[in-house]
Amino acid sequence: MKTDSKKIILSVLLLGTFSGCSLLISDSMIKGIHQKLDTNHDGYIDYSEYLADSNANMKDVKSEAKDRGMSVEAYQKWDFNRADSDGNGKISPQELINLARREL
Ligand SMILES: [Ca+2]
Ligand SMILES: [Ca+2]
Repeated sequence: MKTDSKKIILSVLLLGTFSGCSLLISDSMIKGIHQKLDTNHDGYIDYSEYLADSNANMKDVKSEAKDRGMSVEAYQKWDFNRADSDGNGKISPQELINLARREL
């Protein structure tokens, strides 16, 4: 189901809720998730693509933001930036894999 993969990507990106389970997510699954979020198929998730997914899961995002005492907007920026480890404004499949692995 689409919703399930969104939940997984959200959890990979948000981590707070799902970090223990990232062990169970294989690199190829993460790449598949990355492809789904990369809606213009340029090989990267940019911030607008991230936001499209994040905004579709606003209920979860709000509760994650609240847990961290952040506004939704600040939280989304922070969440995106921690995945974008080289800071070039887009998330590569490898960056997503690295994020999942380092937050174990
Ligand atoms: Ca893209
Ligand atoms: Ca990047």
